[in-house]
Amino acid sequence: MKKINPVILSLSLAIPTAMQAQKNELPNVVLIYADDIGYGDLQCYGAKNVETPNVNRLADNGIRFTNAYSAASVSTPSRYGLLTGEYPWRREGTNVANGDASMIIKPEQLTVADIFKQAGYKTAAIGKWHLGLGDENGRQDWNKKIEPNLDDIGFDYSYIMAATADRVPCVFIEKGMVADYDSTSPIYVSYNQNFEGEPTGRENPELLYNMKHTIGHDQSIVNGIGRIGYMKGGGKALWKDESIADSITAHAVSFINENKEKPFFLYFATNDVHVPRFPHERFRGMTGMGMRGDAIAQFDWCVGEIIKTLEENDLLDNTLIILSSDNGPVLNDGYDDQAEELLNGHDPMGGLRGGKYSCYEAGTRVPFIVHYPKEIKEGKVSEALVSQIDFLEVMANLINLSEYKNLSPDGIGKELDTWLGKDKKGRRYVIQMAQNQNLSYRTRKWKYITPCEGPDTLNWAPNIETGYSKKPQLYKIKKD
Ligand code: NG6
Ligand code: CA
Repeated sequence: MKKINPVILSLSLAIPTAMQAQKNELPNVVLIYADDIGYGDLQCYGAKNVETPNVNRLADNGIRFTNAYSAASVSTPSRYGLLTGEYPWRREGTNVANGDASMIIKPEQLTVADIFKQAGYKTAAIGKWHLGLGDENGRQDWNKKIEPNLDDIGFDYSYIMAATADRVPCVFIEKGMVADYDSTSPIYVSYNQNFEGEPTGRENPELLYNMKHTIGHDQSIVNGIGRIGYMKGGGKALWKDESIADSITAHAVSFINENKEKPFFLYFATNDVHVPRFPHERFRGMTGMGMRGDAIAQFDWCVGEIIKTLEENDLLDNTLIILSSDNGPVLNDGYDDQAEELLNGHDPMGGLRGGKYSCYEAGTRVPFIVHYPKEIKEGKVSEALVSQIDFLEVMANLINLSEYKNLSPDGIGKELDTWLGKDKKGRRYVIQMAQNQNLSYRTRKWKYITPCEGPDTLNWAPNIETGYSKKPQLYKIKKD
C-alpha cells in the first residue's frame, strides 16, 4: 500500500471543505517540459533562424526568467528532482536510465502529482518519462500491465515513452500497458544481448533508411533508425518518430478536453529536441537548420496546440503554464543530423559556456517561462534565481497549502512569489549537477564548481566543455 506522508494525510483530511468551496477557483497547471532545448533555442531567448510564436506569446504575457535552472544537465536526474523535490544526488540510481530500468521514484515517495491528486485534481503525464517502470531492472514483461507504474505515484492518466526516443522499447505505454498492443508481435527487450535473427545498426547499416548514427545508437533498428538497447516485436505498436509530437499532443489535448470541468495537472514532456530528431514532414525545411531546428519549430507547434485547447475551453486565464527544459543543448548527440553544420549563426547555448552534460552554465540554465493571466497581468523578464527543484513545494503553495511546509526534502515553497513575479531576487543559491554527478553552487553573483576527475570534453559531444577539473573553479557571473 502506498505510504502517504503523514503531513499530506492530515492535509487530505483537512482539504474537502476548504477545497470544495474553491474548486472552481483552483488553477489548472500545465508543465510543458522540453527535452534538450537550450537557453538560446527559443526566439524569445534570442534564437536565430527559427520562429517560436507560441512560446513567444507565453513569454510576452508572462514572466521570462533568465537565471532558471534544472537540477541536472541530463534528463533522468532533472526529472527526478522536478517531480519529487529531492536533489537527485541524494539518491542512488538517478543517472540516465535505460528503457528497462525499474521505476526510480518509489510508490511510497511523495510526488508533485500526489499533491495535486490529494487536492482533487485530475493528473496526467504525457510524453517522455525516463524514470523507469516496474519493480526490477530488466524484468518487465512488456506484454502485460507493468507494475508499479505512474498510477502508483499520483498520475491518474499516463501515456509515455519509457525512456528516450533513442532507447528501446520504441512503444508508448498507456497506464502501464503498451498502447495499441499488437498480440501478433510480442515485445522483448534487453540491454545485454540481441535477439536471434534481429538486425542491428552495427551489422546492417543498409537498413538505416531514416537516419545514420555517428556514435553508439547501433543496436536494434526501429523505423530505419538505430537505437540503444535491443528489442524484438512490437508490430503496429512501434512508434514512428515523425509522429511522436502529433501523438503526445493529441493525447494532451484529449486530456484537457475531458477534464475541463475539474482542476487538472498536466505534465507534458515533449520528445523535442532530443535525438533522434525526426520531426514530421510538415516542419521539414522550416528553419534551414535541418532536423534540430525543425524539431524546435515542431515543439512550438505543440505549445500552440495546448494554448489553443485551453483557449477553446475558456481555461487559459485560470491555467498556470510553465515552460522549461530538462537540461541544456547538444548538437551532435550520436546521429548524423548535421545539427552543427547547419546552425547558420544560431547559438543554442545563448552565449553560455558548456552544454548538456556539463558543469558549466549551459548545462543547467534553461528557458523558464511562467504564464498565468489571472495573476500575471503583463509580460516581464526576471533575473531572479530559480530552480526546478522547488516545483513540488511551489505547487503545494499555489493550491493554498502554504501552511504545510517541507513536503519535499529540498524545495522551497515561498519561491512561489518568485515564480509569480512578486519576488525579484529568488533563491539565494542553486545547486546544479553535471552528468558525472559533480556539483556546482550558484549564487546571485558567483558560481563555484567543485573539483572532480574526468575528461575536458566527451567523445560523443566533442564541442562541449565538461567543466570537469581537479582544481576548484570560482567564476563571477556576468549580468547577461
Ligand atoms: C547518452 C546518449 C545520448 C542521449 C543521452 C541521454 C550515446 C552515445 N549518447 O548516453 O544520445 O540519449 O544519453 O540524454 O548513446 S537525456 O537527455 O535523456 O539525458
Ligand atoms: Ca534531456
